[in-house]
Amino acid sequence: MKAAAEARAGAPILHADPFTREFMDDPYPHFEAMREAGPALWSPQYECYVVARHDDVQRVLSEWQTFSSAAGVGLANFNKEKPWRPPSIVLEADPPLHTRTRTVLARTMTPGIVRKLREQFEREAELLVDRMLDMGEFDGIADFAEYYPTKVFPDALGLPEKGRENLLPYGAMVFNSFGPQNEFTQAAMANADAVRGWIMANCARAELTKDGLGAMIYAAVDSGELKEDEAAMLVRSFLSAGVDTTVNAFGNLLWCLATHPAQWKKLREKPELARNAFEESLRYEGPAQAFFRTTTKDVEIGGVKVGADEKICAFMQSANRDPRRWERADEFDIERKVVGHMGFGTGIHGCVGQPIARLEGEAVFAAFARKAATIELAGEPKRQYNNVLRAFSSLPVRATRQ
Ligand code: OVM
Repeated sequence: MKAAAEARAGAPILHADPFTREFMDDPYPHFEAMREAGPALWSPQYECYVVARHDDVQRVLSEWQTFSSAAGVGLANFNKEKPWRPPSIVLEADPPLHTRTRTVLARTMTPGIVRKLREQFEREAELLVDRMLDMGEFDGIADFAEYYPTKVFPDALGLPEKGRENLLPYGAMVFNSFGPQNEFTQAAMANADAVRGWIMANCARAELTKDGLGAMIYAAVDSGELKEDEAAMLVRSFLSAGVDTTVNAFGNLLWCLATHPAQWKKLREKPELARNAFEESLRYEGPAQAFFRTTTKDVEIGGVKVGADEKICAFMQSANRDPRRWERADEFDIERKVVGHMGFGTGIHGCVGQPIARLEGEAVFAAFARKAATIELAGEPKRQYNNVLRAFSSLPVRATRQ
């Protein structure tokens, strides 16, 4: 105990609790204080290190040999605690396992496949935006943001229609569980058995269509790259990672546009900026706030000595607002050169689904830019409290046609 305390003595103390309503209501002053305090902080409350500067976040996410994912990418250390579900064989894994599973996933999202999905995604985007403009006033979350990720994306996967209402509750379970076992995690776990049961049952080969992305995963069983149960686990990864992330990316970008009229005007004048606007929203107000790693050996982070088997929380959203990396870091600018943002993470675990996420974002927000004249808040947005997702539970919006 004493040795551990001394090993941690070099790091400034993090007093704030990132997993509270107060922090989530406005995390940015906290992020600034964290970046200013030093390259690596120690949280006595959670017994983990925290990095919040762009360079350090990038390093922790890049050096996978030192900062391992196999002991979990949440606060829980799987070397010491039993995970709440069988670990993901891609997210919560290191090479060589990770390399093999990621290769199979990446093959389902090549430019050629994205090109084939585009037509269907664009058609659905037009319909969605027309529906919103017919409504005039709508909820940017329930009516708008939740649509694609629970309809178009599962359609592309080849998932059955029945029971898709389990997707959002499952995402809430997955993402809250990366944080501590606090009130948010407990609330998300209320109906865990039924939700988990549906998810696992619908990852089976027999439940999926023959022509979707899910079937492509199972094709890797037939070619000898995966075992049957591994294929089910990779379909589970699609369902874990591909729903709540995009829902909240859509909600956050809609909020950005409704509250930044000059940027909305730019987008309206040039709908081809939709792709970069989506990207900038991932920097400015990204849905995925943080992931953890576990040290495999003694390491130094900006002069702070960190021992082996320590948890480190890499605050991606703080990196995205670090003035050391970004000019006008706190300005939302859809024409910004936004490469290097941490909204998709980076390194070998950088979001494998990003081609599909970008396709979704571009399709929907380009349609919005072409069809809508005005977009503004019609009421007070309400926050959805989630340990690692930046999210709204409701976002009242008013929009008019072009
Ligand atoms: C997975 C998984 C779950 C959540 C997020 C994620 C951001 C992956 O089960 O593989 O990536």
